[in-house]
Amino acid sequence: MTTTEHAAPAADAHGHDEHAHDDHGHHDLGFWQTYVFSVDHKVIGIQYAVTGLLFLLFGFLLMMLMRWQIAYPGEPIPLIGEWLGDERAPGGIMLPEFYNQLGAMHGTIMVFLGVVPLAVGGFGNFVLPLQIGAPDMAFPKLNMASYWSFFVGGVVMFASFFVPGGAANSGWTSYAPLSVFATTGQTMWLIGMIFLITSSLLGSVNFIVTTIQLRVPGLSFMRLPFFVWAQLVTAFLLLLAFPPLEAAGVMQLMDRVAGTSFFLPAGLVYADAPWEATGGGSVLLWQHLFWFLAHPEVYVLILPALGIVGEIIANNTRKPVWGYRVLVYSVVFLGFMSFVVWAHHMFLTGMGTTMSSFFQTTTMIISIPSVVILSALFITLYGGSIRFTVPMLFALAFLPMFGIGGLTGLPLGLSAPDIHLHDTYYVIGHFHYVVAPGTLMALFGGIYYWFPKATGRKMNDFLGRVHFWGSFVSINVVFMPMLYQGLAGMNRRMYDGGEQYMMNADVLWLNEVISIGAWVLGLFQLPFIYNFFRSIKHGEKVDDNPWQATTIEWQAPSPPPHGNFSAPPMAYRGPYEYSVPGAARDFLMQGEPDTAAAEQAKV
Ligand code: HEM
Ligand SMILES: [Cu+2]
Repeated sequence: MTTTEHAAPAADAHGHDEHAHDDHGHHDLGFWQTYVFSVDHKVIGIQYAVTGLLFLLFGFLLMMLMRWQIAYPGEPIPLIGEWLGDERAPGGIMLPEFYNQLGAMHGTIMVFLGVVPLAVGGFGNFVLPLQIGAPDMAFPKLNMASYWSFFVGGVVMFASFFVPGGAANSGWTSYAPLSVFATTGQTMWLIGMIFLITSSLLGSVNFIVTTIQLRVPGLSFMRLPFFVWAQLVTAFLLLLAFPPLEAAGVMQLMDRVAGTSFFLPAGLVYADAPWEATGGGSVLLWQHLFWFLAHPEVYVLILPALGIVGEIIANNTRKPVWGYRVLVYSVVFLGFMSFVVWAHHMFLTGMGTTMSSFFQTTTMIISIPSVVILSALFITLYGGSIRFTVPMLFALAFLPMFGIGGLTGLPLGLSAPDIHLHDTYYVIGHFHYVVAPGTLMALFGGIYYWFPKATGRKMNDFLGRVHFWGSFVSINVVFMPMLYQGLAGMNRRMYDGGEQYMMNADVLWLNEVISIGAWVLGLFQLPFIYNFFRSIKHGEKVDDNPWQATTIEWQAPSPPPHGNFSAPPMAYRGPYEYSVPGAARDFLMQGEPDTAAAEQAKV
């Protein structure tokens, strides 16, 4: 459906239900087509978000188990240790093999089954079409296929825990040759990844076409909310970075099951015997193909979060975001640059100084737009009349913590200090600051912010504050000491928490601190889970625009009906017209027709 087509039936919008005029065919769909195999972007968005949240919880539980082993190596896991079975934890004591599975699957699940589905599949699907005034995504059936492909990928990954030898255990990076020799779980991992990648590719095409084609009249590119820009660039990253990994995944699968040797060098010896199929493959090729995806993937985790934070900050400072154009150009430049930095993950592979110099230079360059974006968001706060709502608390916490994540990355991007820091807990601390205290905080903020749009009700404010403060304090107790442990030289991926190495002696006591921090962090998610489910039915009822926001999604009813808007909207101005001189209220909605009295704010 094109914009003009959906602009046409304005007159009969109210008689919508009685008429069989529409082409959605959405009346009297049974339960299955309404809630399960739905093609409505809002239902799919919510499916993505809820599934993503469940996987985040699952990945979090795996991590809590690991943290037991790291803090108290060799001691039986309390409560659930007995249930894990002899092949994982005989007598409740975790086996190293199981620790490796937990590590690899925690990383994989958090990235591919948790954050991306929530940030892109959830927020992207639910919010983006509404923000551009569209009745749905451009290709609703493709959208459904994307969700179900993701779902199958998730089921395969989950099932892999129960095959002989357990789940994948070669890290979330699946480095060859380790991954080629690994147990059956690794095959499941590769098959699961192929489904997940397919899902993202289907989704990204849809987001790109939707954003370009389905904007309402008047919504030029420079009037798009920052969130839409962030999602658009994210979609391009997914579209361009994933295909090489999909190909590489199939190749690694062939190495495992069909006797090829794409990633196995000649003369490889495994368990004291020559490996039968070794013919001139390259282990580094896998690393290149993996990181060609996985570095842009980092921005797939970050950009939607930045988009969310931009919306929340504009709304709660009652100011236009500072430097809208600069933000847009920076995001586009960031997206472009994210394709030429990948080998900063490979300084220690001996790829040579020319390559290292190139990649450390590009890495320093890409930090510039990141700093620009963060600074613009900080500057937006200046002089604003800030409302400390729950979404705003999360957005405010995001800024410095994402900043710590970014700044601690600089030494890793320079090849000399990376020799010392590579594969230490410093790296774990660094990237978690980006994706956990950073991105996760933004995603929580987004849930509190758009929950009223999805349900017509607000989440409880007090529980939201408990959730925020508890999480904010404990998440720093978790990740700050990791940076310190890493600087002392403590390695990552150690199933005994590193206690067998003398150099860790001084920082080993922090393992227990971190683990307790992680469990407390888990505890503080309980008010969120309770609040989320309770508020769906019992939250305070609110009107269509409870935050007095400007962007078009707040013009739709809450929850929006199928087709979204009772009358097709138009865009008359930029996205953040807050505190406009001469206006009756302190905000002008993007879709409100012009009033002579108000002078437009500069964006
Ligand atoms: C919020 C609480 C979280 C905690 C406490 C946590 C903790 C940990 C721990 C202890 C490790 C293993 C370190 C090791 O043994 O080397 C780890 C690894 C990892 N985590 Fe997290 N994590 C959290 C959230 C996340 C999120 C949100 C993401 C991604 C979006 C993520 C992605 C990863 C990745 C990719 C790895 C590396 C796995 C590997 O070594 O192959 N984590 N995390
Ligand atoms: Cu990178």
